[in-house]
Amino acid sequence: MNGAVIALAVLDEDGPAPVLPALYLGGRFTSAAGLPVAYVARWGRPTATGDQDGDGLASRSDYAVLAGCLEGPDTALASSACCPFDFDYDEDTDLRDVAAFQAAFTTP
Ligand SMILES: [Ca+2]
Ligand SMILES: [Ca+2]
Repeated sequence: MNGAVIALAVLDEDGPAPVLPALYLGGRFTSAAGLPVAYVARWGRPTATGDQDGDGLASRSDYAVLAGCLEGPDTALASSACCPFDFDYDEDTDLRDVAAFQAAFTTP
């Protein structure tokens, strides 16, 4: 983070499930965790890596889960199992996330 944090808020956007609550930070910063941001950052959700099964790779077994998560733009995540595929953190699993998964894809 390259500037001061001046506001904090916990927000559970979808109520009790499936997406976990997150801490939102607002302030005078334009990067967080090495990524460009516009004065707002979120902390507390798993980092999207495409590795849903936890084997350290975004691979075919993860793709099988991703296929079930694909809902399209601006549609809520189907379940918390879909969080590893929301690469752009906009609470959906759409073709932008699929493109990011493709970039992360590894063949064991
Ligand atoms: Ca995996
Ligand atoms: Ca997304």
